[in-house]
Amino acid sequence: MKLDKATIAKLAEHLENCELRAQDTLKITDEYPEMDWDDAYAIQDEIRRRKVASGGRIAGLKAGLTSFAKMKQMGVETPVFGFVTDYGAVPDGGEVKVSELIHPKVEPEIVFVMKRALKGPGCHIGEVLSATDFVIPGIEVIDSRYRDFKFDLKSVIADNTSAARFVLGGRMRAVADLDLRTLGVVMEKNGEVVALGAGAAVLGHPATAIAMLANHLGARGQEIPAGAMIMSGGITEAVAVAAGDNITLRIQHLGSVSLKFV
Ligand code: 0L1
Ligand code: MG
Repeated sequence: MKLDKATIAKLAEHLENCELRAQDTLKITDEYPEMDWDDAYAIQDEIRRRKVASGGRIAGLKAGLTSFAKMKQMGVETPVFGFVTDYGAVPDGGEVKVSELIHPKVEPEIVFVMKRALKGPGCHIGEVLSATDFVIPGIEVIDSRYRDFKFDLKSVIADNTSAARFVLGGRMRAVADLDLRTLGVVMEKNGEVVALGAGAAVLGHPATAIAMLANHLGARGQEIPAGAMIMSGGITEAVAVAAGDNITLRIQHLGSVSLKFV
């Protein structure tokens, strides 16, 4: 690690304040170009600690930048991992207030809910699928705290991978009878199709993202707990939204989920 504890605490407080006040900031590596990957995850862990200490609950985990479309959109080559909070949860068909966000975008995701814990190293998609309780459609609302979404990977990790809001809905389905790679995904904005894809867009198989998360946590002495909800990453590139927009996601065999921006 290159940053001391006080700097990590200061950067976590700064990024959390930007999130809670819907204020943007320059990417933190501008001021701390020496920071390394461990520093980036330590800042994210400190944001998580602050939220729990102030009475928040961690609602789930997420993998981000797991599709080639997202990697290309953001100019990066590696997935990132973060968490989502209880106050980020929106009911199916519910409203997201844009005044609470900086520049929201939406992503279509296949969401896993686990029945057993998973721990790396060596976790593979077979283990993920046998430990999965069900999958369900989800829309993630991302909202990078960095001005104009201009960031690098370390800054994004520190900023809890742009996590902001999410909605789950549609049908819970066991994975045994589904080929997650070939599930068709259609996202509509105000009734117009704005993004199309299939499950395989996420690392060839969305369960790969969950295995990578288990291996990432395992390397840090942690695990995916039983019962965890995990967003496996945007299947298409993210779509910008504004007040008045209605978003619907339809995933083949899994039904649909929607939200509105007000
Ligand atoms: O969920 C994600 O794909 C994470 C995205 C992080 C970068 C971004 O803000 O697009
Ligand atoms: Mg996402």
